[in-house]
Amino acid sequence: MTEPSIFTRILSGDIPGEIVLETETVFAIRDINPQAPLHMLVIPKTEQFRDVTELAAGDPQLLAEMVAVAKRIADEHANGEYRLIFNNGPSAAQSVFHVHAHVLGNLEENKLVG
Ligand code: IU
Repeated sequence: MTEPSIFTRILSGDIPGEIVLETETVFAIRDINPQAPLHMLVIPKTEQFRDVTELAAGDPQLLAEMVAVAKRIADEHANGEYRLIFNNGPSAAQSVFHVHAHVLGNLEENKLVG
């Protein structure tokens, strides 16, 4: 059997992480290394999908749930506006191969990056 991902271990309480929201299928944590004033990760509880390409093909409803949870986070922790980022592959800065969305908010105006 393969090892559980770092996110599955956070969900199970095996390693520390700040879980801010949980639904039946998805949970969200505060990113340990924030790149914006609001930086959370939305993660499906299943780790069967490595990235958003696999997720969109395999379970589009679950992808839609991730987007809905991102919006809830932005409503609760920002002004409802948010940037949603999926890194796909090592050369695109993906380091954890259990699909997750970065939710960034409270950004400075007119900033393309950051
Ligand atoms: P990436 O898209 O795979 O690069 O994102 C992984 C993120 O997981 C990255 O932003 C890390 O800061 C974050 N993270 C975390 O929040 N808590 C952890 O224990 C570990 C990584 I390891």
